[in-house]
Amino acid sequence: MKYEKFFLILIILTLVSCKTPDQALQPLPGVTSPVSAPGECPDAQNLFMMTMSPERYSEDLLSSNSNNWLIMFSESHFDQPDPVFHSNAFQIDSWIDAYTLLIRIHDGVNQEDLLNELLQNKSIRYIEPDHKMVASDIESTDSDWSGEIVSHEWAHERIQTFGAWKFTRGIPEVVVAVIDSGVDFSHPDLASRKWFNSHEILNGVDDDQNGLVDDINGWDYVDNDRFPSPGAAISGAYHGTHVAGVIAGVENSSVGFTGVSPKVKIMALRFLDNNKTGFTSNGVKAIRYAIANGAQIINLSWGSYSKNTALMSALHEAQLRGILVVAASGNYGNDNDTKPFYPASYDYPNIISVTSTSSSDAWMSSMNFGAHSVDLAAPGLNILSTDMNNAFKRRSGSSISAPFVSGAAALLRSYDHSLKAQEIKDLLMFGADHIAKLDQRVSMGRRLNVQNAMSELELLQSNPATNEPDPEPQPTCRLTSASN
Ligand SMILES: [Ca+2]
Ligand SMILES: [Ca+2]
Ligand SMILES: [Ca+2]
Repeated sequence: MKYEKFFLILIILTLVSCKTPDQALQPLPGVTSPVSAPGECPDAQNLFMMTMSPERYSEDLLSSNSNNWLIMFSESHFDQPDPVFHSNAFQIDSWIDAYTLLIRIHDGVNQEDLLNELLQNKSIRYIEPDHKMVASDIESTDSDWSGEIVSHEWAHERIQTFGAWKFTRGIPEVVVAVIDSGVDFSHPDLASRKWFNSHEILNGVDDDQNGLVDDINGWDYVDNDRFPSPGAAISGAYHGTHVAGVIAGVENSSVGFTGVSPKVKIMALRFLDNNKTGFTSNGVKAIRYAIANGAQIINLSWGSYSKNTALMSALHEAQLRGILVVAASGNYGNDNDTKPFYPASYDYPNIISVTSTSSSDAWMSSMNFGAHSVDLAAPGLNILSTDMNNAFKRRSGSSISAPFVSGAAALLRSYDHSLKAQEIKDLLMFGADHIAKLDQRVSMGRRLNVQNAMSELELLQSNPATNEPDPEPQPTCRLTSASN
């Protein structure tokens, strides 16, 4: 145990990452992705491109039969003529970040010919389809899980939420971005948790100049409007509302329900439609928005088996900015070590991949697993949370487990506002309970225990001798607008 603590302290002290800037970020016109000025901290995108393979298009570009392609350029579009090119083969949709253009190819166009034509353009770095992502929850009637009779509070008992609350229930300065199917803030248990954009006013003007008019409460990238609320109460619209409730639903004595961190704020960004599917392009826009607008934690309860460069690039920027990303490991019963599920399986130190356990800490065969690639298990069976139309409902799957970890991370960040993503991840991992049944399913057989994680943090804080800052100077990202 002593060794573990020493190791944890060592990791935290030796962490070298770009610091989050103190000043408010200057958003770019048309996109929400600030980039760094030359000579200061390296541009996240340039760093990312150095890690890319020499291939200039994805293997599945032509086989995917997608008419929507993402084209990544080696230079920011602020440094090149706009629009960059014209063609009768496609129409330009939008820039999804400073480097990546979404085009819509006209029906009947020979895509192989178009690809060869585009590859002549040396400023094009990479081309991939605009992949579809799917929410990672399942019906609670899953046969693996039928017959479980549990109290309302079993999940909190397992992860010891109430013990963690002796330290904090969260603070409103901590913001968790729920990039999902929208959040129904008309629900009384969520109404007080809505994030407000302090740089925007409801006046028909884009005050913060991020290309979005009156985005006072986030954005809806499906409808392209300022209301990131769920669509009509059909099929999959509820998903984000359930996720938000697990993170920050306020205490409701009538049903015995509460979220893990009921005092933090939820930044709702909608990119999944009412069928719980959404395009990478909109997911990337939402992630860039969350980064630019101060979310410290991003919850991604969705994914796909398609590796995706644009998404990786956005998550790479989140890593450089010290933002924690909590991602559902998927519900297909597959081994993520051999069959990676994205974004959970992207190998960035700020991403936590989360799978589900039942009230008896059992792993279920319909859940993805990974002795190396899945970091943590958390409750994910028949979890009661907020539903649309002021209701509550039980839902299951890694979609529902990820927000338990996001909520736990939000508590840690509330208690110590200086914590970086990797530090929060380390605390959650070291504070987790070892469950023998999870060995070979989850890295070191770990299941979330938020009280233990909080105790680890308090121990670190109460021992200033081991908590002195690294004497070496740390690089500091001074992020500014590329338009300056
Ligand atoms: Ca705006
Ligand atoms: Ca405005
Ligand atoms: Ca809307």
